[in-house]
Amino acid sequence: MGGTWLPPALTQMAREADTLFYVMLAVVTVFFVIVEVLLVTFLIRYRRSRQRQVGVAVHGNNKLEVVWTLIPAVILVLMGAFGVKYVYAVQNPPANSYVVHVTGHEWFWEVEYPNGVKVQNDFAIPAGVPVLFDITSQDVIHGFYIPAVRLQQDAVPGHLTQFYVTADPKDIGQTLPVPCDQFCGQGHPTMVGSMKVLSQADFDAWLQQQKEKSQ
Ligand SMILES: [Cu+2]
Repeated sequence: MGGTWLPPALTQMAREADTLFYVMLAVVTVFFVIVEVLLVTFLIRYRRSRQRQVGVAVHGNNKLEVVWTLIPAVILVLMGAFGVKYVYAVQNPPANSYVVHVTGHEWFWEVEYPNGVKVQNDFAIPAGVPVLFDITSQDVIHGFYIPAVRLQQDAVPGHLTQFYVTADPKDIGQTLPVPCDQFCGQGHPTMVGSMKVLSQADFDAWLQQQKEKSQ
C-alpha cells in the first residue's frame, strides 16, 4: 500500500509500517463513526421534549460494561503487540549488516563508512544489503529521519541509537531526503541530507571515489 498522501515507501519494512498505519486508521475510523452516529442519534432522540422533564436514573449494566471494556482492551493490546513487534524488528539488525556511522552536527549530517571515508549530508547506501545506522551527535540533540523508510531515531550526544534499512534493488537510483526532525537551533530548517540508493557495484565505485576525493 501507499497513497499519494504518504511519502514513497522504500523498504519492505516501510510498507509494513504503512499497512499497520492503515489498519489502525480503519479501526479507529469504524469506532469513531459508530460513536458519533450514536451520540447524534441519542442527542436528537432523547432530547428534552417538555419543560421540567427528568430522565430515568440508570445504575450500571455489568454486561454492557464488560463488553465495552473488553473489546477496546483486546483491540489495543493487539495494536500494541504489532507495534512493539515492529519496533523490535527495526532495532535488531541482521548480523551481516553494513554499519554506517551517522553524527549530527549544527547543522549537517556527517556519515562515516567502514573504510573511514566521511561525507557530509549527501550519502549513499547499497541496495539489497541491511545497512545499520549507528547514530549519535556532536553537539545538541538532532533527529535522524528518513521518511521513505518510516524510521527516525534521535541523535543524542554521548549516546548511540540505531536502526537498519534494507533497500530494495528496485529502488536503485532513488535519492531520498534525510531531514533533521528535532529542532536544533538556527540552522535546523536547512539541515537536510540526501540518501542515494545505489547498486552494490555503483556503491563500491562511489565509495572509492569519495575516498580518493578525501585524500
Ligand atoms: Cu539537527
